[in-house]
Amino acid sequence: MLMKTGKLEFDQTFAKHVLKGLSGPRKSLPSRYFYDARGDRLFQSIMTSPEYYLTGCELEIFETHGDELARALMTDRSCELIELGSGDGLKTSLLLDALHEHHQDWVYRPVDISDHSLNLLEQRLIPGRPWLDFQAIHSNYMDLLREFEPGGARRVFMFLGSNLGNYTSRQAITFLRLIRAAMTPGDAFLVGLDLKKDPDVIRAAYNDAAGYTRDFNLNLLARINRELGGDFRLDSFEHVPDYDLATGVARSSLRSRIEQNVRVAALDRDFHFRKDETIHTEISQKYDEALIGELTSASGFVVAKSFVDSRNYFTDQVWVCA
Ligand code: AVI
Repeated sequence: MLMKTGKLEFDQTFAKHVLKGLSGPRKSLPSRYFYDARGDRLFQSIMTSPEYYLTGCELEIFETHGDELARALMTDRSCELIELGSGDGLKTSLLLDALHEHHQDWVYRPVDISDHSLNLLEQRLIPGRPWLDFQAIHSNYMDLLREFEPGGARRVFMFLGSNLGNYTSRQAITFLRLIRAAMTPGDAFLVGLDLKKDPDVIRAAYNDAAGYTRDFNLNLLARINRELGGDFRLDSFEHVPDYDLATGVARSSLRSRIEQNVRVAALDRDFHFRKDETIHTEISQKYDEALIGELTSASGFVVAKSFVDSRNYFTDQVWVCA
């Protein structure tokens, strides 16, 4: 909902989250706010940076194992492929083409909150695929999952790119249970997960030399300035990436280089930052077999099939109802 303070019109939910995140003793901001138009562009640059291996590894899995993947998902019933978050369509097109070669023309239903992303995806996927039944769903996928009744056509849900890793384990289990509740035996869930590996490889992925990840992280503050009338001085905050080997959690924070006050006009509030105080902005969980086992058993799934890239960096797995 939009609110107005003086000349400033702003999103009330964003404002509420910023107030909550910056008011407590341990400051944090939700990572979902990375993705405005500028954040989307920066994320595209991250994905093509040499250090950010995730996108290339998952693409390699779809390129080399697309046919096996399609076979693992094939069925003698009509089927809906429901992609949570619309992605750029490249990996999905490989899967849809592999299914088409096996005479399996499924209804493809990408779900995204952004109309713009869904339109782009449609423009990419439809040309050259007259057989494709493309039915975009413009929605927040958490809300959509709550509305799904089990039953109807067979469903294959898809959640790629290690997006699950941006949830805490508690949030991930809540999300997985929602998917499980929308499934009946015979349905499947295709999920992409980034694996634990050499910590230096992971650290570099979240601290690329060109500085895209730094700018992506700082864009949260820039967005507060733009949309909520904040006066964050971006050069007084530093991007701090960190990876904890024991838990497999890559964390991003912003560190205040100096003691300072920051005003946010829409909230009519000043926030105090001690020198070196941090704002936690994102986690990216890295997985191993034990962690995947914990997630699947807590949410009612079993792993039916799993694929990895040639370096064993990333996995795409087919999970079915336990
Ligand atoms: C979208 N998500 C899986 C990315 C990740 O790797 O956690 C977001 C990202 N943050 C910094 N770089 C990329």
